[in-house]
Amino acid sequence: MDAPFFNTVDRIEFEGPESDNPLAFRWYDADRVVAGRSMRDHLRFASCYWHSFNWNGSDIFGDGSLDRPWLHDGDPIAAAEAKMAVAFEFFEKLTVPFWCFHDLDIAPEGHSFKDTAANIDHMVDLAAGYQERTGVELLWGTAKLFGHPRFMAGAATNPDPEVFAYAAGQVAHCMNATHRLGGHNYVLWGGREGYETLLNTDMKRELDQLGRFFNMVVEHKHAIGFEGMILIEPKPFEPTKHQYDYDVAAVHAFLQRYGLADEVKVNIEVNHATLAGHDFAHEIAAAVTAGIFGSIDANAGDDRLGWDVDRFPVSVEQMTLGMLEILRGGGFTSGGLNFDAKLRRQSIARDDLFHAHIGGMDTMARALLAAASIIESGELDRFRDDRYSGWSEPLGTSMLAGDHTLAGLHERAFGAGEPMPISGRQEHLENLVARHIERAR
Ligand code: XLS
Ligand code: NI
Ligand code: NI
Repeated sequence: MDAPFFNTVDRIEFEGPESDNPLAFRWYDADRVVAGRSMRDHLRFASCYWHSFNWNGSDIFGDGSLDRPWLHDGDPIAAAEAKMAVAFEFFEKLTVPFWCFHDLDIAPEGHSFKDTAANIDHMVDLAAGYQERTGVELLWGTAKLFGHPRFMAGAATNPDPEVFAYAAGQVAHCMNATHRLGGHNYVLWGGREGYETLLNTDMKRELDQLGRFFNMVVEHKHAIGFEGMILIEPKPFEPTKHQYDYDVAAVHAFLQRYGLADEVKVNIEVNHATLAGHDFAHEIAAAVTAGIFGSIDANAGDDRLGWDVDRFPVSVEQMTLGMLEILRGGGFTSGGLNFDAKLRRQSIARDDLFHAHIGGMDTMARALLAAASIIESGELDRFRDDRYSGWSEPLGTSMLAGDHTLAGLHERAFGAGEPMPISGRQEHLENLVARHIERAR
C-alpha cells in the first residue's frame, strides 16, 4: 500500500461560509472564540477508528464495498500497522484533536489472551508515537466485548463466570492502554449486556453482576491512577433485544442502585437516544439534571429505520437543540463530540471519509454558533424563568419548603379560585430558535 493513502487530500482549512471548496470547512474555525472558548475547545471533535478504518462496507446482505486494503492484505500485525498509519494521516489532515478506539480495532485478536494482549501492547506503543508526533489526543478507549462468540450471552451479564472473568481481564488491559495513551475517558457500551428472552434469564442476578463489574472498573481506575472519566453509553437494544443500559434514566437509576453515581457518567449517542424514543436533547437534559453528563457520540438516525444507522449528523436544528442543552449544562469537561458515524456503503471514494467528517463538523459548528447566540440573547431563558416565576412567590416557596400538607391545601382549595393559565408559546419559541439558526454567523 502506497503512502499517503488519501493522496488527493491535503490538510483541511477553514475558508468561511462563502467558500465553494467541498474539502474546506465553512463553519468550523478552530481558533475562533465563541462564548468564551475556542470552537476547538467547545466541540472537542473525535474521529472513531472502528467505522472509519475497521469496517469494510459490509452489511447483513452484502460483502465489503470500501477500499480498505489493510483489512484483507498480509500479516495481521503489518496490516494493523498500515491501518494506523492511514488513521493518523486522516486525523492530521482533518485536524481533529481527538480519536477513539476499541482494543480490537487497533490490534488483531491472537490465539490466546496473552497473544492478544501482546498485539495490543505493540500497537499502543505505536499509537503513543503517532500521538506524540501529530498532537492528536485520545478522547476515549473501550474494549470490544461483543464481537467474539464467547460474548454471545453477554460479558459481565454472562451466565458463565469464566466469561465475566475474561471480560474483566480484557477491560483491565484496555484501561491500562487507555491510561498509557493519556485517554480523557474510558467508555463501556454494553453491546450484549441484556437478554433475548426472560425464559432463560435471571434479571436480578445479571444486574448484580453488572453492578459488581462496573465497581471493579472504578476500583481499577483508582488503583492505576487513571484520571479520566468512566462513561457508560446507553442504548435500548441492538444487538440484544433488550439492553440494561436502555437510556440515561435507566443508567442513572442503575448507578444509584450500585453506588456509582459519583464515579460514572454517560456517553450519549444521538441515534441511541432516538431508538429509545427520546429526542437527543432530552437525553442530554436528563444527564445534566442528574449530574452525569459526560460525552457525546455524534451521529444521526433515519426517521424510517428502526436501527442504529450511524449517519453523520446533518440536521443543524437537531444539533442546535442538543448544543443548547450542552451549553446550559456548562459544556464539556472531559468529554467531546465523537463521530460514531459511518459512510453509506456506496461512498467508496477515498475522500468520501473527509466529506462525511467535514459535513459533520460544520453542522456541529453551526449548531454551536446558533446555541451560543440563543443563550447570549437571553430571550429563551427569560421566557422560561417567567413561566416558573410563581415559584418565587410565597405560595410556591412555602410549598416547596414543606410548610404545607395535603390536608391544608385541601382546605385552601375551597376559597382559592381557579388558577389562571398562561400560554406555553411553543411556536413562538420555535420561531425564535429558527431566527438564531438563520442569523448565526
Ligand atoms: C454501538 C455503539 C458503539 C460504542 C463503542 O452502537 O455506539 O459503537 O460507541 O463500543
Ligand atoms: Ni457509540
Ligand atoms: Ni451506536
